[in-house]
Amino acid sequence: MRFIHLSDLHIGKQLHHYSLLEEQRAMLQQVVEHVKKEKPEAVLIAGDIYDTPVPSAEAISVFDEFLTELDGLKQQLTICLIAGNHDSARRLDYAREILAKHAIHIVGMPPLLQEERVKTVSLQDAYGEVMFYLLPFVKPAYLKKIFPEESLSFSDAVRRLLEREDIDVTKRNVLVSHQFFAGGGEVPVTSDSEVHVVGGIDNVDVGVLEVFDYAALGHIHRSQKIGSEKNYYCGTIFPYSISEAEDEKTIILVELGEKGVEPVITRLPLRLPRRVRKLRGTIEEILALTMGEVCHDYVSITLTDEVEASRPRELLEKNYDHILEIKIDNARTRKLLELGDIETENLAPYEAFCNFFLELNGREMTEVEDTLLKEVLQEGGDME
Ligand SMILES: [Mn+2]
Repeated sequence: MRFIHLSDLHIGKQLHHYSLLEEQRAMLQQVVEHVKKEKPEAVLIAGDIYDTPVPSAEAISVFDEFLTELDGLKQQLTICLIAGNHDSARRLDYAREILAKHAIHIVGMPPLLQEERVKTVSLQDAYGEVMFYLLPFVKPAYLKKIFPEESLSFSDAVRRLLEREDIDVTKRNVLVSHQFFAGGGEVPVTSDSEVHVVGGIDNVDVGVLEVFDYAALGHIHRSQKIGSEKNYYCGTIFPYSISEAEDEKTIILVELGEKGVEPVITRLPLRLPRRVRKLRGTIEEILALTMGEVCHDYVSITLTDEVEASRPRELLEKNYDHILEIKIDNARTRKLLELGDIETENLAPYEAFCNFFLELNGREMTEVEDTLLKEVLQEGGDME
């Protein structure tokens, strides 16, 4: 059985106010090309189809085009997709029964009631049946009606749900899931673009995946395996933060052989129509990098000039037309950072403002300004 695993499309996501719809359309077109070439039996999409619960009309169109293209390929293909934490489970479920007749299986909501079970899709190959368990993003609060007596952790919620499934371990079983799996001393490598609850309360113990022959995971935006050779996060289809600038984006082709044999994993590369890059240097060095051309990549620029140009953005925009941010790293900004880290926290509001004013204006306050500040602080009860 061959299937392709992708996740975290985040259609409609913006990168520092730039719409990424064109890039996303191009990336999904490449997924279609891979499907055409590799001829998998299934495509699994492990959540975060859209970036927001109420995606724009344009975002919905991009996904609609993608599904239509896959459906139009002249090959037997089953598509399974689940909701991630960014999706609206109920909206995603729209027309699911109709689409299921076209072998497009959408699961927005996890089981909510006693009698409901995790949705499964069964496919056959020469070695027999493969069961796909489609478990969308789960929070303990969703399961109040199934486990009314208990206050569950994220980890317990997922484990208890799967325990009710009576999974037949003589068959090959594949889980599609969208959670923060960690455990056995391992925590996935995150980036700046996924939402993770600080403190790790949303962690799900990776042990619950043991029963599966492959786990197609979503939620973490960097491609990686977790726990063992059969549990994979495939990561996003495009770098969704500057922290992913050097990441290679791929989707995963899984070849599942006989029961008990480790799956063969192949990463299929995606070419970025526009790269996300970090550049660092003096303004002259950075301008010279493009060798007189206009660079269309998304760039985060760190300027290191000690003597700062007066309008750096205007200068840089001549050679770079997709600037994400401009940062300055020199003696002045490092000093500001040090001040911010150490001193400001312990200062009284009056002193803190005096420092701030001095840094901003390069001079002390006049007597009139000083009096005004004291008055304002007194009114607010911030003056001793
Ligand atoms: Mn995501």
